[in-house]
This record gives sequence, C-alpha cells and structure tokens, in this order.
Amino acid sequence: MSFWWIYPSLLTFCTLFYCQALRTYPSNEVLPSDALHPCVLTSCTVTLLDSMSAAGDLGWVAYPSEGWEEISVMDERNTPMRTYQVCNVLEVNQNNWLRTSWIPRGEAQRVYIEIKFTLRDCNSLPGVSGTCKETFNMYYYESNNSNLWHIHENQFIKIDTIAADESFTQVDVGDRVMKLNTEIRDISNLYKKGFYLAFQDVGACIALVSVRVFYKKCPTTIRNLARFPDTVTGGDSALVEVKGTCVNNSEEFDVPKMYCSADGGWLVPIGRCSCKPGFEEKRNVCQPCRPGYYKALLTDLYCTKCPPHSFSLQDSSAECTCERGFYRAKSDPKSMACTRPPSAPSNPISTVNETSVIMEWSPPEDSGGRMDITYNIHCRRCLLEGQKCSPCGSGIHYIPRQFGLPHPRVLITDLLPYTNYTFDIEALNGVSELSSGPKQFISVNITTSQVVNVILKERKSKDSVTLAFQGPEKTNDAVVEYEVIYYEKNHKDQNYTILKTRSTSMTVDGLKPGTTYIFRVRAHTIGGQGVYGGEIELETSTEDMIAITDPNQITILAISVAGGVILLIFLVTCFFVSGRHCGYIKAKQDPDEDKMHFQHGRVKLPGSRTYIHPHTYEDPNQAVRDFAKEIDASNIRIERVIGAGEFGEVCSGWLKLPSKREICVAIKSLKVGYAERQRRDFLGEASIMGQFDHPNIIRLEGVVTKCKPVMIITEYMENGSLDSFLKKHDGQFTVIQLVGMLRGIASGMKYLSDMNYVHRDLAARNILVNSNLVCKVSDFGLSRVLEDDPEAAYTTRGGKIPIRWTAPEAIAYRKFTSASDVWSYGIVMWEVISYGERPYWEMSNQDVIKAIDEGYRLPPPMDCPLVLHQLMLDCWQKCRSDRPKFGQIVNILDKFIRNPSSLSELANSSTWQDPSMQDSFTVTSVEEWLEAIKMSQYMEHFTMAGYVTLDSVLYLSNSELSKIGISLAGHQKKILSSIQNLQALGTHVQI
Ligand code: ACK
Repeated sequence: MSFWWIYPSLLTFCTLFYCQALRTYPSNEVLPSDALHPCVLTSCTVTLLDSMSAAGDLGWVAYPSEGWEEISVMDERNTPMRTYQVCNVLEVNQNNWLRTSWIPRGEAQRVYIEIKFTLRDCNSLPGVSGTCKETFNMYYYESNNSNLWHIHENQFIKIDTIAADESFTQVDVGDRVMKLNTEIRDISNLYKKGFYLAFQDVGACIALVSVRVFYKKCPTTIRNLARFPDTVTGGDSALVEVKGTCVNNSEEFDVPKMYCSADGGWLVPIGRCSCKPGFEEKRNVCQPCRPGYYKALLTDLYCTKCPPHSFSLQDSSAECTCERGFYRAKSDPKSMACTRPPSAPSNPISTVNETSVIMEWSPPEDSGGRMDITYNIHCRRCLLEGQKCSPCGSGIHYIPRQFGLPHPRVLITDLLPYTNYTFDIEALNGVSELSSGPKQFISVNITTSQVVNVILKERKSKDSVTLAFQGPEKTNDAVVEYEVIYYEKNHKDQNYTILKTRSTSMTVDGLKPGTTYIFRVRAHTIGGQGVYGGEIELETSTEDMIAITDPNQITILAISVAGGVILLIFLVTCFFVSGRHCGYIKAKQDPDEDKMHFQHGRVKLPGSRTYIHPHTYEDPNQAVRDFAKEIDASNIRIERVIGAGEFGEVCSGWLKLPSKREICVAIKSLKVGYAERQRRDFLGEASIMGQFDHPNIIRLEGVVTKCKPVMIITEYMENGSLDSFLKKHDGQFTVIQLVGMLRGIASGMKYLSDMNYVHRDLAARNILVNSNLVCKVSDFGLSRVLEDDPEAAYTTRGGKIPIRWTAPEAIAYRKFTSASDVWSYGIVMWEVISYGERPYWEMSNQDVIKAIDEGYRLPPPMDCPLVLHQLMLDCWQKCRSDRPKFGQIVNILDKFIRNPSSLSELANSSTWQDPSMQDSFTVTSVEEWLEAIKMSQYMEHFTMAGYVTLDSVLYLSNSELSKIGISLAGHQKKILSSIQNLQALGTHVQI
C-alpha cells in the first residue's frame, strides 16, 4: 500500500500547542516544578506524551504487521517527525491495532488525549464500498507495569469511536486540500501508575499525525495575600478545595481558600491574609512601614504617618513612640496623638457659706491634648493659713464627689466652723498616672464661719445699749464666748474697747449720749476664733428711751461674725426724728464697699439725686409709702393678661384717677398665698421705681396694698419687651431708628447711674418699648440678684447672674458697678443691632466666661456700622475704668444721630468673625474646618503632613504649623485661635 497522500508539508496543519519537550516520566519521578509554568495564571497543562516532539522512533506496537505503519516525515523546518498511517480500505475485516508505550500518569487522575489525524473520504476512493470505513476506535489500559509486551484486545477499555469532522477527497497535493482533524477525549479517575493507549483501525484510511496526552493543573497563584500552590484538577469534574498559606509578614485574617476547577481555573476565593502590624500590602507582598510611619493593626490597610508628638525611627513599626514628656494611655488608640498631663486648673472661685463652700474653677489652660480631664480635691486643715496643715479626714462631704470630678465645680459641706482649710484642686487626664512629673494643682484657702445674729435688745438709756447674740446656730454649744469691740465712729485709732461674755447678751454702758459708735462682734468656739463681723453703727440718744418690748420690733443689727466673708446683711435701728419712724441707711450694692452708714435725716424724696434702697428701711412698708402712691382699686379696670411675672400675672388695663384722664396701664399683681418676704420683695420694686422720674425709665403710677391682690401699676408699653419686639420686626428699622432706641436706653441708664443705682440685669428683655419706639429701662426687682431672670445662672459665689450680659469682674467677684452696667449696655447694643440675636449664640455659660477671659468679644452683627461695634468693644474693655460712662455714650450716640454718615461704614463681620465661635460650627473634617475659617489653601499642607483627622489638628502649635509650611504669622494666628475655639467647643466638633 502506498501513502501517496501523505506529504512532507503536512505539518503546516499542525499547531505547536505546547511548549514542553516530549517526555514520558518514569512513574516514580517527581515532576519538576518549572515544567508546570508554561501557562501560568489561569490554567496550566502538563504534557505526559507528545508524539510530535519525538526525535527517534516512537516505539509503539502495531499488529498485525500489515496494519499501522510508522512513517517518518519532515516538518516545515525539516525536522523529522513520526506519524502512523493505515489504509487497508480494499480488504474486509480489518482489525489493526496501534498501541502506545506506557504513559505514566504522574499526579493526574484525569488525563486528556488530543489526537490530530487525517482521514480519507471513502466516497472518493473507487471500488472500496463495503470495505472502506471512516472511523477508528481509541482505547486505554491502566497498568502499573511499564513493560507489557502484549495486552489482550478485550483488556482495553474503549474511550470512544473517533470520526473525522473533515475527511478529504482530493489527491492533488498541489491543492493542499487535506483536512487535519483534532479530537480531544479524556479519561477520568485513573488510579494506577500509568496506562497504555491503543488505536483500532477497522478499514479506514488514516494518518495519525500527532498524539498528545496531558493533564491540567490550577497554577500557583497569590490571592488575598495567600499563596495557593499548583493544584492538579480533580479525577472527576468536582472542584478541589485548596487552603492558601499567608505570604511573608502576613497573618491569617480569615482562612484563605480557593477551589481548583476541572479545567484548571481557580474559583471562589474566600478568606484572606492581612499584613502584620508594621507592614502594608503592596503588589501582593507585605512591605515594611518606613521610619516615621506605622501600622498598628492587622486590619489597617496602610502605614500612616506617626501621630503628633510621636515618632518611629525604624522600619516595620507597629506603633510610634511618644516624645519625651508625652504619653499614650492604655485605652488610647495608636492613631491618637501622644498627650501629656494637663496644667493646673486656674481662676478658682470659692463661695463660703458658713460651713460649706462652693468652689468653681476654670479648666486647665493646657489640657495636654486630651478631653478626659477630671479633678481631684485634696483637703487640708490648717491652724494658721497655709501653716501646720493636716489632712481633713472623714466627715466632710463632697458633692458630687471628691475624686474624679468631671466638671470644674464642687460643693463641700460639713466643714468645721471657724476653721482654715486649704483645698488643692488637682487636674488630671488619662495620662497623668503615666507621668512622674509633679501634680498639677491650684490651692484655695478658705475660712469657714457661722452666723451670729446680733440683736439690739434694748436702748433704755442714753449711755447704754443691750445687744443679744444668736448663734452660730449649728454649734451653739461650741461657742466659748462672744467678743464685742466698739469704738466711737472715726476715733478707732484713739480708743476702742473689747468686751467678752459667755452669755448670749451683753449690756454695753458708759457710752456718751448722742454719739455714734461702731460695734463689731465675733465668736470664739472650740473650733477656733472667728474674725469680727461687719460694723454696726449705732447712735446713742440724747435722752433716755422706752424699752422696746414688742418682739417684732427687735432689730437684728447684723448677721455674720464670719471668717472674713462678705455675708453681711445690714439692718437698721429705729431712729426717731421729728416723731416719725423713718430711719434708714443708704444701701450699698458693692460688697467691696460694704460699710454701714447710718444717716440722720429724712427719707430722701423722689427727685433726689441718690437712690435709696428699700432694704435700708426697717419697715419696708414705709419705703413703699414713701415712694409709691396708694391707688384705690376701684380706679383700676383690668383688661387682659399680657404675661407672667415672677410674683404673678401681668395685665394691661386702665387707670382713672379723679380729675385725671383715663390712661392705659400695666398691672402686676402678687399672687395669692404669698409669703411676707415675697410681698416685701414684690413691693420693693415699686419702692425703687417710685424714686425714678425719667422718660427712659418705666414710670410707676402707684400701688394697691390696701386690698388684695396687691398690685403695682406702671405705664403701659405697647410694644412689650425689646428683645421680642426686635425679633418680631427683624430687619425693619433704619440704623438711625436703632441708634435712637439705644440712645434712649443709654439716657435712662445715665439717669440711674447718676442716682447711684446699679441695675445688674440690663438686657434687651428688661427694656420695654412703647408705641413711639421709646425704650424704657425696667425690671427693678428686689429679689435679685436675679432670681426672676431666666438667663441668670448660679455662680460660684452663690448668686445668680445672667452670664452673657455681665461684666467679668461682676461674675468673678460680684463687682457690680455702673461700669458693669456699661458692659451689659454693650451687649444690649449688640442685641439691638442683631435684632434680638442671642449673645454668644448657643455657647455654654462656662465657654462664654472662658472666651471673654481669653479676649474674645462678640463680632459685629450683620450690617453693623463700624462705629457702633467700636463702641460695643469699648463697653467690653476688660478694665472697667476704661469703659465709657453712660453720659459719654449718650453724647456719642447723639453725634451719630446728628451725623448719620458716620454710620455708613460697616464693620466687616466676615474678617472679624471666627466662625468656629458660632453654634452652627459643626465641622467633621479638616477640609470642612479649613474651609470654614477660609484657610483651605493649606489643605494640602495638612494632608501631606499626615494631619488628616480633626483629632490630630487639635493640638498643633505655632512651630508645628511652621514645620508643615504655614509660615505667615497672621495665618498661623488665625488657625491657632480657631483651634483654641475648636477645643473649647469640643462638643461641636465631630471627631
Ligand atoms: O415681652 P412682653 O410683651 O413685655 O411680655 C412681658 C410680660 O409683661 C411679663 O413681664 C410685659 N410687660 C411688663 N411690663 C409691661 C408694661 N409696663 N407695659 C407693657 N407690657 C409689659 C412684658
């Protein structure tokens, strides 16, 4: 038989699919791993046999001998290659076998056989019908034996009958029309070391050009930082589950797994490894963090710059080391800046009330970079101030507690009377215990007291008085003796007398008639000796007098023989002048000036230039009688309720006095069931108001005291209180109108200050407006300071103060003066120009105090003339003597009104105003913050330097700003002051 139809260029049909050399591996040989990588990443094949690559005889067994024949041909590169051909198409009953050599299976359980062949179309051959076939069969036989010579036909297992997709008909080699067929079959679940393949021809004309046997692998790969090794696909079509191993410097985060599919691809990666602390992932490997950077957690993705006040000098840092003097608390995240203990608290204010003390203080100026500031109180009892101190021991109560106070205030009770105490207020934060530095504290010395009421019991004769002592209440039996010192007024240096008694009363005789004496009393107790109480000024009469027998007439002369504390209440003795019961003293509102004056003479009449406090009257009803006109209730017609005051309702109505025209009035009534003290305080306002007569002070029409309800009648102010009036008419007035209102208020205040009256609660809510837009000062309540003002907050010294309106010295040590009223007036100016905006918006009182102390002042409201804001700033001078007087303010405002063009230049609120002082200032990122303060040009500087969270910028300093490239002093200042505000408004900032 000739093979005329096979020709050398046959191989132009063959494709060199695989690059391995033809090798058949001994069964026990381990496949070299580099043989596995011709086809990385997705799938990989390992060739077990490739007939195309055989250099010499293939050595396959063919039988019978006239069947398959091995033919050497040359490929296009003239390389000899082996083919097997058979073409016994003219003869019947062909059964020609061709069996390969033993093929080791290696690690494969499933192998693929790819055959390339040509097959002649029987129809194209003449005279072969009935004998010519167009298929052949493929078989395999598994065996551990590589040297079998003979295998019985029926031992083979059939893989498939192979038919040609394309058979050829032409013999004209020039046409190159022979078609090369490629078929792939597979054998699964192999289990012996190797196998033989066999091709059975049953009468076809076939050329077997190539046989390639291979298996598939999933190639080694790294996924999710886990390395997956080369994996041979499964014996059947099931997936092979493979567990990955973490690459260097990584740890298993969640067991990494993948599945090797039957066609050699990886599927379904689950789980992962993560780079260990100190390493970050880059291109499938874990690389060490550079010096200056760190990665704290397995779960962190990248190395980040060391937070402020820390550093890392080496590669692979899992955390940064704190600079000297800075620490990291156990619970601090590694990403947080290192911090230090706070500085000592400052500005302590203590208010001693007998045996208890309220202490308040300002938080430390340097919080150390932390928000978790607490305070401890350490108590020492000292014999002399600051000397020979010993721990206070138990029995003292601290409210809310002694240690770990979250807020800068504490109430301490159950102290011993007449005792010096030193309280050390220590500030701590989360890293205080890590520092070996000294404790940061501030000391407060206080002396406790207890009240001794001194009573003028009798003034029987012109040369003696009998005084009685009440108290100290809680330790009555502890009082050893009372000591009275007295001297003639203005002659203290020349002569004074000290008398002591164990009794609770004492008659002082041998006094000169008609002479003014000063008496002071103190108590000695087993706890120590108090200091003298306030001065009691008494003038002996020129004639003998009748004893006062009515206990209600007993006059309390003074309260408080107190350890140097200010709690003095003065009461007055009766003094008969012209047969009239009208003794009074001039009240002092300034505790620094508390000194009792005892004046001869008559009650000063309304219109006098000095105001008289009703408390100076022994009988407050007398003050009402002196200063307020009694009105018959029948002259009043109540119309409607317009509001609620501290003591009861406020109504509008009509007053018709005989021979006068009916006028509209406001009627304040005292609610039923009042206590005597409430009645006194209620009418006290009338006694004050009745002394004033000015177009910018609310006018008292009179009082109703003879029947109930007790009422105070004032002029009616149609537009109600100024703050709500402005809010209602937001933006509706001209600047001149607003200045006119302010001028009126200033004028009223000038009148009051000329009369030595200090208002203490000047605020837009306490100004009333009539239908002509005339503003009048009101609210002269007596129960102040300032129980009825919702804005008033308790201060450390016990009083209630409307913090936002009050001058710092009045808050700190109750220095209320006309100059502190001027401060409040400045705030009223701001309220007026901003149409009733709340001063300092929603900042807390404590923040306001702190901000003012640090020099912050309210910015100009929108459209505020520059000169008005300047005037406000003048009113808010820290030093009260630098503030303008009300008279000057009136003059300045008059000038503005006369020359309106002076008001045309507006203050630039955007440059003045730091938005971070406003309540609406809620920034959540460095970017938002920089934008808000118009410094966003520095965003990149912050980012590059690693200041990416608000937390991290909170404690930047000048030098750090310079380091990151912000060198303009003005910009540094702006950024730093905003940082301070951010710190102060910690709650506004979301970190
Ligand atoms: O803001 P208003 O309308 O003005 O509400 C309060 C309320 O009574 C409680 O004080 C109003 N009010 C007080 N005195 C007068 C007055 N003399 N004329 C008009 N309204 C008054 C105040």
